[in-house]
Amino acid sequence: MANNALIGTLVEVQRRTALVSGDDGAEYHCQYSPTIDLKSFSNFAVGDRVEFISAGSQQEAMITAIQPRTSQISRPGPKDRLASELILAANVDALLVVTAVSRPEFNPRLVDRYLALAEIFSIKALICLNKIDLDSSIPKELDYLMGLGYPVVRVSAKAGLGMDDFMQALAGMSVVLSGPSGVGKSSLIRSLVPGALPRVNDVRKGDGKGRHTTTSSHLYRIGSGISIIDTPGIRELGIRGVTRGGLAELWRDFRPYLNSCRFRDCSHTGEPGCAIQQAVADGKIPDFRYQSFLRIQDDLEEAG
Ligand SMILES: Nc1nc2c(ncn2[C@@H]2O[C@H](COP(=O)(O)OP(=O)(O)OP(=O)(O)O)[C@@H](O)[C@H]2O)c(=O)[nH]1
Ligand SMILES: [Mg+2]
Ligand SMILES: [Zn+2]
Repeated sequence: MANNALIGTLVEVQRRTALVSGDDGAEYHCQYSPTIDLKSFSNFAVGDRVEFISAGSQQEAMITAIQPRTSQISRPGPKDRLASELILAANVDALLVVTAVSRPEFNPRLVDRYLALAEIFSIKALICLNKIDLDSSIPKELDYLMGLGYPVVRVSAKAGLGMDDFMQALAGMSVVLSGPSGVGKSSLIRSLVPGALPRVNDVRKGDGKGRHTTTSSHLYRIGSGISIIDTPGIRELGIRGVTRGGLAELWRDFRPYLNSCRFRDCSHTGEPGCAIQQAVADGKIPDFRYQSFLRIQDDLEEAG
């Protein structure tokens, strides 16, 4: 590392430039040094820790190196590109699975999908139940997931409820926002980052109401050592790169039963002597967990 190099975190990435939040507290507009070898990094991503040099101006700095990543969230790269994968976010501690009590209707199957993704990327998962101003009860499925060790924080981005608990649960962590459209991910950012205006697309719907869907990635540093990454790519992320046998391993509550099926290659979809189906029948595994597993297994088969 050059002795005049600074260190910082990439908060926004464009093709030719990037915005870096320096550890000195300042923001730098950077270009990329052409000497950086991207072979082992594939591409720059929000959350990357970088070394950069600045000749006195925050407007004209240059990134000279990427530091090794501790974790990453990625998807297969586009076919016309050389890299085999596209890194969506780097150095992520947890997936923040945002869901709402209603509007849109609480959907445990989608929550399970994101929990499985977190298991694939070997990062923690935290569940954020938003819109508790509309209904203060906790869906029974979330009670069950809490019992499996997935923390749940209840908030209302709109009414500003639960924000202290939220900050406490996320302290010191870098998290990636995930969850279906409309649950309030951008609203959460706006309530935590005064003046933040997440980049959005103005999708006009038939009813004339604007729908603002996040379109580019950004990392927000919000105090208490918390970074929140908003990246649109997360929504299209499929469950990939797992075998049928490997899929069941992603369901924490299935793991204790997996060695007890009669057939070693049991798909848990109808074989006799299936320990998973027995556990569902006995009420040890709730039906919604089994249904979300079946749904994703179907998707895997369709994708080949
Ligand atoms: N009642 C209530 N409404 C909320 C709350 N948080 C967000 N909303 C509303 O929910 C709608 C969707 O919020 P967004 O923040 O745009 O949702 P999003 O998750 O970012 O959606 P995408 O960007 O499409 O993925 C908006 O109309 C918000 O005003 C909340 O705590 N309570
Ligand atoms: Mg949004
Ligand atoms: Zn089985």
